[in-house]
Amino acid sequence: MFLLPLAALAGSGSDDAAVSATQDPEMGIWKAHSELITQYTLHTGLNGFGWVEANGMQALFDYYAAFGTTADDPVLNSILSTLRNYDFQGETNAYNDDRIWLALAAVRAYDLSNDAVFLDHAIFVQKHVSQQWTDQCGGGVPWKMDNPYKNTITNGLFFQLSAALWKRTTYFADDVNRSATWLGKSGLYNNQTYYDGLAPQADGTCSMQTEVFSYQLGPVIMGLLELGLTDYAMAYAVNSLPAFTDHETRVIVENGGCDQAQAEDACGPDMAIFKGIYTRALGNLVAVTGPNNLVADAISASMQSLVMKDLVQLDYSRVRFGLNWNGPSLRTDKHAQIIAMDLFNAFQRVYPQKALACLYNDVGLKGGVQCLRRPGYYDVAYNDAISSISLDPGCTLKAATDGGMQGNTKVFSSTAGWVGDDINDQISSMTLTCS
Ligand SMILES: [Ca+2]
Repeated sequence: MFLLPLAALAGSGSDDAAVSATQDPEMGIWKAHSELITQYTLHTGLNGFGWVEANGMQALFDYYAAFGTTADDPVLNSILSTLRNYDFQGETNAYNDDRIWLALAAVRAYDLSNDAVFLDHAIFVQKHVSQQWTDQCGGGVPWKMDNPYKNTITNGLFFQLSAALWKRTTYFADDVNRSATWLGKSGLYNNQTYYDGLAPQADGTCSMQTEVFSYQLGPVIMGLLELGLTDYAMAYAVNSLPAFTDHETRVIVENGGCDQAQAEDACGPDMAIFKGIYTRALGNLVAVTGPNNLVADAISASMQSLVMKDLVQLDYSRVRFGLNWNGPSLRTDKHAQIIAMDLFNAFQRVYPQKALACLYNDVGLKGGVQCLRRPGYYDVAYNDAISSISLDPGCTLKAATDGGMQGNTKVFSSTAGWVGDDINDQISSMTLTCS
């Protein structure tokens, strides 16, 4: 039925102690998830969307892969449908990096759905950008069709996309080689991170632009992982940690353009996404290597810090994450939610927590799903829609038709492919206990 606001719960005297999201990261991810879904459902399509939205989709796709979902999840299918129908060939955005971000989201969508249309989208973009390769500054693809700036991010993305397509089709090896070769000989790498790019000058030389941002490492690491070069990816990642983690807390922070600590709140809106891209790459890396290394430690430290120091509880059922994972941050916009999701995804891949219970929209454990990985109180993500429940042995789930365990309740002690007429499509809150 309806969800109670926080005030209505205070002093209720219920034995079902509420677990706040600050104590429970798994609740936190669901709150961030809901926030992100809201962002998407507010929009009717992808037209006018840019690289931030492409990375938001990537974070959501990673979320579904890391935490598990069903093939008929309505939110996932809505996003896939929008991306599937997106007019890549009619794209008017002249920035090659923006185009490649969207193409990489399409590759991820292909992995999730096996639908070759997504691969066709990505291949179109790869070929479009590949045609713009020039010998200026020793090679590389330009930032923009009418701007010859040879920047790291565009060329790192071109390398990653070419590597991803090579892995999935066996074509594109030439572009993998020439982009990797150019990145290596460009002088842009300073043994810790990459400089921003090479700017062609009137006299024919190219001028090094020395700004550094964490996301410049992301596509390089991801491309190396596509090629199976895990040791190289790890070397890049470990070398970069001193530049992009706080020396005391080991929390991932955006230096460079956003500057240190509190100054992260002053990042340009787009730049808030940088750290999430870097974190996503680190998460993909340690998903391969396992947890016993400095990269996994940075993810773990960031996760603990985010939940403890940089989470804003708006009311009982809604939280938002801040931009500065060292906390506290006043910046809790869409960008901050996307990168929080990147961090949660990375953490789940390195330190997977199994689902103790899952609630499904449809009969027979199908449809939209919310899985719980810790005992405690939860609001239902898909309110008034739950029709079946899976439960780990030793766990008991008490479901209620209103928020805060109010209204009618029903106790489940084993998996139920059908919750029953009495409570179907009415569950709003629940408490999970496990022995
Ligand atoms: Ca239902």
